Amino acid sequence: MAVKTVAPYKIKIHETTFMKKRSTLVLMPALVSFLLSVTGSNAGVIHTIKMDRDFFSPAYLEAQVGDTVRFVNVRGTHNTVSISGMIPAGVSPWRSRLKATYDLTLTKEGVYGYKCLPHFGKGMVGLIAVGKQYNNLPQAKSTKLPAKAAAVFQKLLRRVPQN
Ligand SMILES: [Cu+2]
Repeated sequence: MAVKTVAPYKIKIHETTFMKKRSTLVLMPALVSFLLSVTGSNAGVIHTIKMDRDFFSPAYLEAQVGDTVRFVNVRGTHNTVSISGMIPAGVSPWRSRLKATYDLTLTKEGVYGYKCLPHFGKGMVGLIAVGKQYNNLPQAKSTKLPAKAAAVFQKLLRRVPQN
């Protein structure tokens, strides 16, 4: 009789210890990613922008410094080219090869205006708003562009959060 009462009690203790260890293991990755987000040392997110028939999708994107924008040609022949006067100070102009996938790493806060070279006249342009401070927004708004591109940018620029 005595053995029977002791045995289930022992098993109970073992289970509790095991459960505690398990929950610590489960929580570890969440704790690590939380600490990384607080210290800001995470590698950043990859956003995909599709280059489709005469348009970028999404044409307007919000992202953070350290993120990467991956341009992928899904239909037709396109590229991504920075527009002079529409990227933050200190950001190198870029120009991708036609039909090629292109990764753009976002290094500064501000707005990034870009175009597809073959379809610029058709208004194939896009805008990325990075961070929270858009110091180059007034300059981007006053950049002279072909009529269709200007019309598209008027809509895209309106989506940038006001500070
Ligand atoms: Cu294009």
